[in-house]
Amino acid sequence: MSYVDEILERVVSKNPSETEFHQAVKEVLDSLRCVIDANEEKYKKDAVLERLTEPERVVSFRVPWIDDKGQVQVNRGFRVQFNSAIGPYKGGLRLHPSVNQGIIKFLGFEQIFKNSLTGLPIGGGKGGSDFDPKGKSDREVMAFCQSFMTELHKYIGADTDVPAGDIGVGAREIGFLYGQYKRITGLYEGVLTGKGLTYGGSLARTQATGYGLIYILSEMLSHNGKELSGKTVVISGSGNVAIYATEKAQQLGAKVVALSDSNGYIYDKDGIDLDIVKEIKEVKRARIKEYVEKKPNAVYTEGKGIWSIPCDVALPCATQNELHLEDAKTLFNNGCFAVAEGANMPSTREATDFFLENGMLFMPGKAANAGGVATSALEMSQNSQRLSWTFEEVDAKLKDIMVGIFAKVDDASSRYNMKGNYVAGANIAGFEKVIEAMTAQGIV
Ligand code: NDP
Ligand code: 2IT
Repeated sequence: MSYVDEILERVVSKNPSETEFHQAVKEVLDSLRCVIDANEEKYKKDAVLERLTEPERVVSFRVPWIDDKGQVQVNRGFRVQFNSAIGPYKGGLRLHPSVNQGIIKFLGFEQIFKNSLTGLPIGGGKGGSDFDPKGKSDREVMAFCQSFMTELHKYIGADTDVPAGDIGVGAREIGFLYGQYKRITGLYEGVLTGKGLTYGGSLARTQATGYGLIYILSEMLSHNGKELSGKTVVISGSGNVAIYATEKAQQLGAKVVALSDSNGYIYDKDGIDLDIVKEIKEVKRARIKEYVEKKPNAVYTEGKGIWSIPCDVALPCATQNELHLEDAKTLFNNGCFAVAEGANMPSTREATDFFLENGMLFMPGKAANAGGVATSALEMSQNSQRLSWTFEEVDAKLKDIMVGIFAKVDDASSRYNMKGNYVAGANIAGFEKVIEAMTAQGIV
């Protein structure tokens, strides 16, 4: 049995029921086969893949808090500190009822390679809880965040582990978490990113993941003789990533015709009016179906099905495994030629394989959505310097980073004779830097 297959078996048997983690490891190791095979003896002796797939540390803890009725609630919190070879652990916190250890481990594993691709000194980590912020009052969210941080603060710090937002964690939650960290430790330091602009946040961090997605998409299109301007785009989700991907796509002349949330999707053939969406999602925290009250020509459909809308470009920006093989086929048959993942692992493995086998341009999440964490690293730099850069400075750096990621991904895919396979390119380019750093630091 090859070393890669041995490790795949080991990961499944040592982490039973962590299906998303298995999926993420399998995708990465499958595309590293050529690299591993060429160095099998050395890598095996050094147990490189055993170390890469075993988190440095997993912390799981109780989060008790009191709801508005006086009832005590208990959630489970996690922080997975996966790999610190190239910098302090860095990665978001997800608050969603589906959160479990396997999901946090898949996200932490992906984050290692994503952070490596940014070229910045950040290791891989992720955390979160099965707490559902939906429908909770601000006081309940604050109570949860304070209790969560009361435990988490023991494990994080500006030079050790720097969490940020992810699903269910935006400016409000980061504020509550930061306040509690500061109160407990007395430290005013860059321990979280995505902070508000009045207390150490970076301009353009809010926009960064969505803008970065469109920057790398444009780069991929222009390298393949195409352009975004004039194209019809379908974007899933209507959270942070989806909103700012829509904004930048519109600025660059594309027409975004659909967005969704976990209840259903809207289709506006005239192009989405983003001000209405921002009001619904960022201000009222309401459901996307309210859009059609303001735009009666738009159509709301309950449930899944957003990928049945004809488009040139599809950008899944909601959650993992939201785009299945049947969706991939429908997109292709409707003339879609490019897909870039704003979310983490939104396409199933079968859908990803279909995109690649059918010659569609496909940029995987760990490259496509790296603009968020890259700008978080820029926020860390500004905090260390005790300086703030302008929006234009940060945005220009973000753009450079995304263009640089495309170049690394494209180059790695060419070096291993898989030109245009950006899944392989991202996994290989991300892996190379991490392995070099791990090897240099000895057996740790
Ligand atoms: P938000 O919480 O702001 O928005 C999430 C969106 O996705 C909402 O519209 C939500 O709908 C929808 N969604 C979430 N879970 C599900 C589900 N199980 N089924 C259907 N729809 C769902 O999160 P973000 O925009 O920050 O994150 C979106 C994706 O992007 C995630 O995969 C995240 O890991 C990834 N990402 C985020 C980065 C960031 O900087 N924020 C950086 C890189 C990647 P509803 O409101 O109904 O739940
Ligand atoms: O998945 C991700 O890259 C994020 N949620 C952002 C992480 C960060 O540290 O900004």
